[in-house]
Amino acid sequence: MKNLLPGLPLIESPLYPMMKAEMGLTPEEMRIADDLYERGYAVFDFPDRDVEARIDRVKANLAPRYGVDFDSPEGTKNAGERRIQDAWKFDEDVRSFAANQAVLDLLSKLYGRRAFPFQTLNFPVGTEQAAHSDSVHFSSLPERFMCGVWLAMEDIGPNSGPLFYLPGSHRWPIMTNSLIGRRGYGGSLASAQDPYGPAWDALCTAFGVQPEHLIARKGQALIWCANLLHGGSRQNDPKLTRWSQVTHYYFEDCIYYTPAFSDETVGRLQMRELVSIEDGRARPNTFMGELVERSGSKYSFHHSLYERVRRAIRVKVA
Ligand SMILES: O=C(O)CCC(=O)C(=O)O
Ligand SMILES: [Fe+2]
Repeated sequence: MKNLLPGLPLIESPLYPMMKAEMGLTPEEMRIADDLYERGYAVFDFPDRDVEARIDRVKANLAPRYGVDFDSPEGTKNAGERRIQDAWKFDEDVRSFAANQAVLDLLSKLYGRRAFPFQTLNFPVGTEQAAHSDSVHFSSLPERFMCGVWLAMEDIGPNSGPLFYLPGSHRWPIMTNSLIGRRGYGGSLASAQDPYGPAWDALCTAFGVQPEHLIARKGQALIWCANLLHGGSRQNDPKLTRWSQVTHYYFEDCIYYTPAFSDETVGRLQMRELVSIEDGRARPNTFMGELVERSGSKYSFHHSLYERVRRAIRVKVA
């Protein structure tokens, strides 16, 4: 069956129920695909025989870098924001989680385009982040070709600030500047998700959806769809840790950009220049295989100004 809507991920397409039998999915993959389609997230066992040993090595390597005494049972573990971005650059196990072949193959099958990991975040404690969708930070054109994979690096109970999410919220309107009536391009924000909080809260009230919490076992993982609302719940017990790794994935042959600093309606995009964690090589912005020049950045503004001057001079000389 031909996919008549290739501009949507297979698992986010209204045609998914008609196409799923032909996606070549195992029963477990079908369960994951159904959960993503219906709920916007799916929980699965991380497919790595060495997951436990890798987790222990990551924790041993990263722990000294957070400036917290994790060995003190009475000590507070969540003072300030604690996260390391892109530890894959120096930690082979973090890289291995991000570039796990079985996960890449699964995501590629579920989305209908080849997945690539582009960012890792390693947290020793809960983030206590308010409900948000990652699509204000990272989005794609066409939309929705982005997801997060969250890996529990220890058993996580209700008092350590577990991950939460709002089932079904992936189908709500995608949050953009134009949706909430602001301009984003060229601006700056302390936190890219700040302007959207009240609108997200109002949508939660309007849809009447209650958050679910992930009480996770070490080695369990969760995929969230680009527009699924999620966050970190309050850490009731500051003595506890909540080790986890988040890897963010994009899919090939898209434009990758930051919606919080873009105005899509008028084509002003803060585009991203990405490297895949899998092979360390660039994944250029493309539209149906055609390279798309970076636009909407300071660099490209200067570049285009330079181009215009250069052209003007050339015209004069000619
Ligand atoms: O782990 C959490 O509490 C949420 C992390 C998150 O939202 C993210 O990395 O996108
Ligand atoms: Fe997030």
